[in-house]
Amino acid sequence: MISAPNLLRRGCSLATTGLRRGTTAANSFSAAMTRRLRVLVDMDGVLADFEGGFLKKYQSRYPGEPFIELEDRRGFWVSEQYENRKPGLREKAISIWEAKDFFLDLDPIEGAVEAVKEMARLSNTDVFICTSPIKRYEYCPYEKYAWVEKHLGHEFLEQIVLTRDKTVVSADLLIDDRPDITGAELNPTWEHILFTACHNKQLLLPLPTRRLPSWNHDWKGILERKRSELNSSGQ
Ligand code: DGP
Ligand code: MG
Repeated sequence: MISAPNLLRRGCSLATTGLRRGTTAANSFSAAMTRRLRVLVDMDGVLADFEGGFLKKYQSRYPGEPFIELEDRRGFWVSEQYENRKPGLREKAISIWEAKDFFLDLDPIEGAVEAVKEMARLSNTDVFICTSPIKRYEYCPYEKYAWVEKHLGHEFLEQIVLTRDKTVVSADLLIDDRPDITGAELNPTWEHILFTACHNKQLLLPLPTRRLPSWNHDWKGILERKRSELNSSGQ
């Protein structure tokens, strides 16, 4: 017999309503088994418009240099594509996101703030913002926290996971625009949902990778499908 505290430690929510209403022990047990869904939501390219913010600041700081229209962006690494366009542009590209206020000034992606707030209000759902800071840490980690507070509210600061390796974070879903997410854990617990961005829209995905084309698409359907898959597999 699994005790209620143990169920809670396993990520189940103890629904007390059944207990309060005096329903049967079996009902209370099944309520206690309600599995919470844990969703990781990436920040750059999913909540915050890294690519749009980059292009705007790059053009203003280096008006004489060639640039890449968002529709022509290919590959996750901005600096690589710029270097390929013209040797020497790698450092100029990097100088943009290493500058003060770059991360703080990013606009939210359309629909992201509303969607994440709504996701956090869904029952039996835990939402965490899982984001990789750049290694030049003078501004980026602070500004990521400040961005979350500004756009999602103070209470969301509890939900931030800053990590360079998302594979070691345990969850059911990871909504992220990076196509290849690798790290120390070869079998991450999460299923990666590729959030469509200018740099990945042309990629053919290996099955069974799923896409979320934008926050105007059916993100709730993705969560519900995952919830029912987990329930039917008894996880
Ligand atoms: P994430 O969205 O959590 O996977 O974070 C990716 C970070 O990498 C984000 O801050 C943007 C940044 N990034 C994008 N292109 C480049 C690049 O070419 N070089 C470096 N160092 N960072 C990049
Ligand atoms: Mg990203």
